[in-house]
Amino acid sequence: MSNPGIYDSSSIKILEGLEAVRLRPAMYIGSTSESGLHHLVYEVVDNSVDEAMAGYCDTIQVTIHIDDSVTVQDNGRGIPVGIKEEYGVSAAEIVMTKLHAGGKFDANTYKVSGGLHGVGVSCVNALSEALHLEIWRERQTWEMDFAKGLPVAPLKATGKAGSKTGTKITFKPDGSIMDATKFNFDTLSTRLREMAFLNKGLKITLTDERTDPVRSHEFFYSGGIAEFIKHLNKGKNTLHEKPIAIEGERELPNGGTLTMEIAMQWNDSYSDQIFSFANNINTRDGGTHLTGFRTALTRTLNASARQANLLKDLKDSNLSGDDVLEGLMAVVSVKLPQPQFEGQTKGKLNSDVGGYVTQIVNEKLTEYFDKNPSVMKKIISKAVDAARAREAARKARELTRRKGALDSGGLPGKLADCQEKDPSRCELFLVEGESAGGTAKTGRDRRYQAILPLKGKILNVEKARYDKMLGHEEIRAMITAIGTGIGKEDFDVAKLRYHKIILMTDADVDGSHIRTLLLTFFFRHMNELITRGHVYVAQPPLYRIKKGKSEKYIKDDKEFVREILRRATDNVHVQYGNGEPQGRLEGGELRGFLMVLDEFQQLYSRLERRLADGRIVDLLANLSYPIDTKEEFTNQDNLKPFAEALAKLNLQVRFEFEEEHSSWNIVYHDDSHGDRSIGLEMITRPEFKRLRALARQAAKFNHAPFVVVKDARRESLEDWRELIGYLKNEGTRDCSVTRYKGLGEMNPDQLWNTTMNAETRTLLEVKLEDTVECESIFSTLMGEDVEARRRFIEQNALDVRNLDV
Ligand code: 0RA
Repeated sequence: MSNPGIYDSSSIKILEGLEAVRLRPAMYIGSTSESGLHHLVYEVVDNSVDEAMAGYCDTIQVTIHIDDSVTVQDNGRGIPVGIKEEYGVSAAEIVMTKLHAGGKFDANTYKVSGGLHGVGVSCVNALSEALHLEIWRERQTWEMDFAKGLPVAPLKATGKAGSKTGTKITFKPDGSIMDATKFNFDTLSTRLREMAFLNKGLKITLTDERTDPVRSHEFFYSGGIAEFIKHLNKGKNTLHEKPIAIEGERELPNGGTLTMEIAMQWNDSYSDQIFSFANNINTRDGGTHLTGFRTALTRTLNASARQANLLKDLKDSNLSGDDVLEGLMAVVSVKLPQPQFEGQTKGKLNSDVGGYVTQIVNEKLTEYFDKNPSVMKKIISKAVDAARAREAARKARELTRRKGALDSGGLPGKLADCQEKDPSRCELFLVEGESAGGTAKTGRDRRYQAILPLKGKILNVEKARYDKMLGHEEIRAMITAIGTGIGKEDFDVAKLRYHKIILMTDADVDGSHIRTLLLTFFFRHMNELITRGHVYVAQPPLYRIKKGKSEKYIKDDKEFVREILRRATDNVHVQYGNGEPQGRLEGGELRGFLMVLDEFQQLYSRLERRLADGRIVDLLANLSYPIDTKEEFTNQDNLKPFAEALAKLNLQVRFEFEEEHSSWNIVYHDDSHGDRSIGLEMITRPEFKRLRALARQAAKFNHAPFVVVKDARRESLEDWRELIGYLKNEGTRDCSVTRYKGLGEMNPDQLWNTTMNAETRTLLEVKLEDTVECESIFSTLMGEDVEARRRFIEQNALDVRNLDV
């Protein structure tokens, strides 16, 4: 460290700021649960998007690593590296450690992103156990490390960057503060896709290295939000081919410019989705821009319709706000300096821009209708239909209401209700099929659990009109059992009869289809039950292991391995080594060792593919070569022993200098694979670190040969790989392993024990965190595109999580 004295003075202030974030994280990122965790990524990405908006960046790469650390890399200008006079430390350090210093130093009032909470990257830093920063700027590479927000050492130039510019931030959220630490690919994917739509020409990639093979998405939309609309309308029948796009600008009285972009397209469904954004922030609760848009829409459609004499069927009445929305898919995006948000989640725009939005939309939409009268006619005729249907639905509802069909007074005959009357303690299971329903009725805890069996496929509400839906028996039974009523005027959450509504369907294609149909129903017609967290998906087990009369149900792959290894090691001991060292392993210690080997084997095969040669993985995992720190790669001499070991494997080896990090790469060559290299990039990867950590854990016992001893039987095995292979095989000997399919295969006791008992079951809560993803999942499944639907169901049939929208 050049001058530790400088650090003392500034680090006190830093500590105070960052301590506050660590003490009350929720104040800064909303929560420490899953949404707060993902917020950390958005916060970093927002800074990169800022660079893009300012015109300096066109690519952002986001990577989730196997240890749930995340890298965000952009090709912007790079965070400034110069020493700030007033602090005596680099600008980059200020940005990373001072609260709200994430803002640009230039007077850029037009910074449009900044996240929901706009807290800056320093918060991410404060909430990370480790953060690595890399900057390419002024022809140099710069690096700096932080731990829990505090600098480990000052920013340092570490290599040559040439003309490359940009910023790369890798952080690992601090598990001692964050309750959630596992990132969700789909959640990130949705937000990043949205970002790409809202910033045309910006390329954003998302890579998940936790899966094998890695999963990767690229988002790039030259068409911006009009393309977004096409995406949302995929699989639906649209009334007109091209989304209507409106753009406009207004000078604001207090200075600055309001820019507005709107895209809309009607389809033949009966519901609407309008996504609104202010400065790239999803305003879930709408606000002035949305109200302004809706006002303009109703006004313009009525005016154009009157003028074209299209309202004669409605006598004197006008199209209502709801009528013109039917089947509409729209995105409203505004950008303005210093937007004001309100509401608990700050999801509502409060700035006074509604009037401008109305003006611009009125003007441009009228203009569009003048030029495209046929499109106008289709849209208006749809709205007129809606107005008529609204009237019919009102009558139908009135009729059913009069008959008492939707009141809980007459509960459906198929419902096996619970004894308890306090809704907060009651659960309703919606069960696929009469037979599983019967099993559930016998198996349940009848005090708190009610069962409603559903026959076959329920109606696809996406395609049906309201009156038809209310005529459907299964749906009516559901509505009455739930008790809340349905529809804008009637729905009353206070009348909810069960605080947990649990969908219990088979883990097969039909099951997932039925689950989706049910979710569509809740999504469209009882949305509030989802947002209030009343809807759940039951998780029946994935495997059954059966041996003789005994059966065991297993929920996931990891537990499956644990279970078969437990079986394989009952009354077994393993002798390892045949000289020094040498010993005997059994019980928990043996199982621990085997679990380590199992994970080791998985990482091993990944790296083997990467390095094209298992022998090299062996060398890398071998702890006697110290090659896991940066230092080893900056000095060629330190790498010599490893290079020699490679040469002994008959590989041609040479060293190559990497300017960017002033480090050495070991390049090896064999004739069948060509050149491959091992360098800093590889050894700083979490996979590699984990491999070495596992090797370290296994080292004590990993001495071949192994002898597995069970009673009088002795089995000799040459190495760890044979050992784990042999024991996994033993663990399933004389057993039948079923990958579990239907609920119907279980008896009442089993269903109770595995899926219904509140003490032992796992439920997935259905969340509406991302309506965009939801929208596309629903359209894929419900829409007209049969092929897309088939693919989707096949891909997701066994993956409940994907349907947990
Ligand atoms: C402060 C000032 C400037 C850029 C940035 C910060 C910046 C921050 C992040 C965070 C992730 N990527 C980023 N890229 C840039 C302005 C730089 C200039 O004026 O040259």
